[in-house]
Amino acid sequence: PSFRDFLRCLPKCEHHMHLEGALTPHVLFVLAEKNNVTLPQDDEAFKSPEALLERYQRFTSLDDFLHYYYIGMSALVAAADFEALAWDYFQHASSDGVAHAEVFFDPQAHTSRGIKYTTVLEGFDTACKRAEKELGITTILTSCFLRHLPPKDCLELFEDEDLQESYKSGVVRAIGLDSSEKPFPPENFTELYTKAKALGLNLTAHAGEEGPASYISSALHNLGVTRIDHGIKLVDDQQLLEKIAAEKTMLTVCPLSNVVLRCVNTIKDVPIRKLLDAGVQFSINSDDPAYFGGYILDNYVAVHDAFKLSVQEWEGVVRAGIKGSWCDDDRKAELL
Ligand code: ES4
Ligand code: ZN
Repeated sequence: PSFRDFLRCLPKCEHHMHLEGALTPHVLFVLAEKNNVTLPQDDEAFKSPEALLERYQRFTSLDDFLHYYYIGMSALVAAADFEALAWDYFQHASSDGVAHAEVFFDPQAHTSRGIKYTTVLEGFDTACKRAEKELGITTILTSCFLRHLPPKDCLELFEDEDLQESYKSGVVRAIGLDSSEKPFPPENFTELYTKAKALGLNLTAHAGEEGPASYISSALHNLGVTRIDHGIKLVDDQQLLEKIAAEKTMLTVCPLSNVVLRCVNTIKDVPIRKLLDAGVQFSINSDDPAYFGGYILDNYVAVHDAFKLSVQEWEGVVRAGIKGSWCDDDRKAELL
């Protein structure tokens, strides 16, 4: 058996994937046709699914990607569209050997274009329940807020009765912060996170992907997050690196994403070895698998090809992922 098979068989947890980021160009075109959604006529990339896939290989930045990401999701309209999208992801996750998946979605990207939150959630939650039943994958849904939008709009949506109901019923168990990182520092969202914490939700935020290490410390201090999404800029601040190692705060690293969005030049520049040497807990994740050329196992294999972790090191990475998950202790014990 190959090393890929070894990696496939590890009880992996995925902590950083955006369900909307599982939308392939093919499915995007099929849904746009079905839902009578017009794709941009003035951009050659939307000529065909093939042209779009080719364009995805030439992203120049996070914002360049986000432009396509938000257009892409305009094809999602019915609950069944959201369900099919998430189910497609869970099937990939299952064949990659994912045991537990904590998945993001972006309510504002849908409510802003007139799709009801309850429609989005119905689709995603149905797929989560099916994944639990048919694939044995445990799941957690995290609603992310778009940091390029006014914080007061984020707060207002958070307070909406449909969102509150989803939090209080436990269908959605965490909040996150994503979209364009600079110049939208975490401290703009202190009030939102204070309210989410009061509901007992788990807290995370994207920080230190394109933005500076100071965004990581702001997310920790001002938002009270217990994990950092991406966080690769942590290695620019030795003191913060030591603090995060000591406190066992987990980073959810997305290696292929970092390369495709040009946050690093090559996989070798993702600071995997530095994090291991410093004793920082981290997991390896796919982020937006349909846009970045790979699901979780491709990310594990790319890291292995670049860094040649030992079997013990891989077992340590996977164990850190289990311990850093938000599932209950019984589920962790099953996976450990
Ligand atoms: C994202 Cl890679 C990345 N960064 C920030 N926000 C996002 N939303 C979807 N993918
Ligand atoms: Zn992300």
